[in-house]
Amino acid sequence: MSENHGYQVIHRLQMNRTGKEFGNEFRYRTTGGSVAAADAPKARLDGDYLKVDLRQIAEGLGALAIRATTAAEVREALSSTRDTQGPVVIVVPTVPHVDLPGGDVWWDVAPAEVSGQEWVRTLRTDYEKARGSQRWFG
Ligand SMILES: Cc1ncc(C[n+]2csc(CCOP(=O)(O)OP(=O)(O)O)c2C)c(N)n1
Repeated sequence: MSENHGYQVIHRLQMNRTGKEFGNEFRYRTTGGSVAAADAPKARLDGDYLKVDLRQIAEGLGALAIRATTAAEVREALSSTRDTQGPVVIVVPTVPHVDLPGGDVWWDVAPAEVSGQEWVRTLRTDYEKARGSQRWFG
């Protein structure tokens, strides 16, 4: 399991499609005290990454859980758990926001069809244009 502080596949898609991010990274709040109505507009989750101990959570769920931070530790964790009966979780921290090369895949994620915001309407126009050249194989 990668320790990458969020739903990073969705985060990457969101950034590629809209250039804006929302709700996909696990971060501390830096401004605004609460999500109560008066503070809500200022309450941004844009601080440091939350400190979540995934190894301990996995262990709590009954797995044999190991955190491996180097290639040698990953190899060791794989070989030492090969014969384990039951679930094994190997938690590996990753460098944030390092993407693999694109695969030239177009993912059909539709922006809102109706919006009062100009930038969303632009996204929709681009999406419809892209969808127009979609080809089916099979
Ligand atoms: C049951 C289900 N709900 C929602 C999704 C949509 N989905 C695809 S990837 C993803 C986030 C995965 O996050 P994580 O497991 O932390 O992996 P990461 O992207 O960080 O590598 C979600 C919610 C899904 N694939 N299956």
